[in-house]
Amino acid sequence: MPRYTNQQVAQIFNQIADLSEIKGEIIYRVLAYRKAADSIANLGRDINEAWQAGKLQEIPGVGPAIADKIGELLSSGQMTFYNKLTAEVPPSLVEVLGIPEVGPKKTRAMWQTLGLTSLAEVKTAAEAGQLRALPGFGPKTESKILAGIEALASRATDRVHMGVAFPVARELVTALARLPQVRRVNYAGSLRRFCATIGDLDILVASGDPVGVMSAFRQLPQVESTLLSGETKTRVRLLNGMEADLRCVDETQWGSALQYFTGSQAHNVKLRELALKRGFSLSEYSLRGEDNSEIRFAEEEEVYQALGLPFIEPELREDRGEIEAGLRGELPRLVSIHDIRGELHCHSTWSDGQASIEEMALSAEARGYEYLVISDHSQSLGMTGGLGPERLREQRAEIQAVQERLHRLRLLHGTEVEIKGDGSLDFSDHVLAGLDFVVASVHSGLRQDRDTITARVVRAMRNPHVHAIGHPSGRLLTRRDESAVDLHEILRISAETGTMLEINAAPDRLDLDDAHVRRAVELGVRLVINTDAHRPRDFDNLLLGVATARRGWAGVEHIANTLPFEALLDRRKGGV
Ligand code: DGT
Ligand code: CA
Ligand code: CA
Ligand code: ZN
Repeated sequence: MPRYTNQQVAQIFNQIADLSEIKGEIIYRVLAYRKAADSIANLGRDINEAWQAGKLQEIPGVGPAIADKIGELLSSGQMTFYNKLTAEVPPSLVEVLGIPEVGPKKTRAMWQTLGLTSLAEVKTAAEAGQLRALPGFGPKTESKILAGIEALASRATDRVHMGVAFPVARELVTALARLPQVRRVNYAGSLRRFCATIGDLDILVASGDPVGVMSAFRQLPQVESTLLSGETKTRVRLLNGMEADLRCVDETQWGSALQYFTGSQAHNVKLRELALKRGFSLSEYSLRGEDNSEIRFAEEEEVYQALGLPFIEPELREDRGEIEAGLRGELPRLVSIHDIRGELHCHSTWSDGQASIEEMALSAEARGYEYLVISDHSQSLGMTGGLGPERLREQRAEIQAVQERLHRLRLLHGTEVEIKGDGSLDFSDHVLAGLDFVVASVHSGLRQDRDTITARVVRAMRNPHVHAIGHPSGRLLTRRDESAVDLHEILRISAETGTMLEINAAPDRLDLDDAHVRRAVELGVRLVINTDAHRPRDFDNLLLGVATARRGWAGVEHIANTLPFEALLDRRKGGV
């Protein structure tokens, strides 16, 4: 029988939500399926395990009815409800619903009146001018649908990672901040929440001259073309292929607007429900009382305060329990970038880094770090110029020489040792024992099956000389999926052995991801945040690693490199 992954189960519920919506199911049900899908996709533990432990209903958004459906699927490989639904509503309608400008009503009309059930059929019918006959459609709708289908085709892989989104967002915000008529400016949306991948950029400004701001924005050198131009809202395509939304509000409404456009949508829906319960209606402009009185908020904190909530950090706003925790006064105190004292994983020209040990060390010192571990690759990763035992010894001499020239930074000698195909390590225990810190990582054989690759990493974790596992899932965002490694097992062994797990802050990795950080925090696993820098400016990525930790609800106590180096070592492997 097939074993379903969390992602597969989530996908099924997303499909159920779409198909139910097309069928005309009440929206409350549809949202319930979506919410369940989202929670399952972001669940930090294996859903099969949760089911076997009888704990499905502990998943946010999973009640008895949905739990039954999941149970049936996991135990029998079938879901009667899903089979009935897809017999009634053709599943290919999901792609029709995905066309911008096409909602459930239009999808239903095309299907029931014209018998169109797929993107290709809708395209042919639109080109033949057959859609305009439908009630609520017209020639304009038809051409919008055609444009939408085209946009879908060109947008198949349109999410980008932070390394692409963040620099351009910063440039746009800086340029807008320079305009004399702009009072406030900030990015919002998934970027402000520090999601691992970004669909489009959302930027908000406060100004009394929206028209002037919009016009200046369209003329920025990063802008390729204007997609939508309104008085207070502009949407553009940027030269790097991304799209960006700019909105302008009055300064008195800044707080409400920033809160709304930061999202996530699920967080906002929950917040609006809370407002309704208290007799208010919350919008992107203000909070309205039942007597129609209007309160405007200039600051975001005030929005939360008015609803009886403490400020909720943007990284937490995913409707993963943050509003409930806020109401109970139990929001975590999140780790911040200032808490990080040093890094345990970086490279130099001794392997595939692009700067000398001294350049790396001086940069780390200038950033106020207390310690830095130089951890170049080991020999079996030949293409990186990985080190053998001999060169490792020579490297130690250079590290000691550079240390002499430093003031405060403690420079330490480590390795990023390769975990070989069978789980053995590239250095003998004797060599590893002579190093200050050992990160072990998998870079090759990432396509091994689940059991093989998991056993391989577990074997490395059981080696008492291994302090941490680097980028545990092996994912490369928007390029390569994670390996089949069973991260739930890795988390379990980590809790058992005291081996630390890395949150690799490289923008195309962010690995562990937020969901597994959350699970690690629950299990009491020790985490470290490393940039894996290959040149000094890579140290800037620390911000992204810290944000990923925060998205996983991690506090200072969960992150080992918030400790002085000695304390971090004392507690390694449970004090071994
Ligand atoms: P993305 O762009 O896919 O990475 O994700 P976001 O979160 O940036 O989403 P986006 O750009 O569509 O919208 C930005 C924020 O605006 C979103 O997080 C919440 C708010 N928002 C947009 N559309 C809606 C909506 O239809 N309902 C609600 N409640 N909020 C919305
Ligand atoms: Ca966005
Ligand atoms: Ca947007
Ligand atoms: Zn590395």
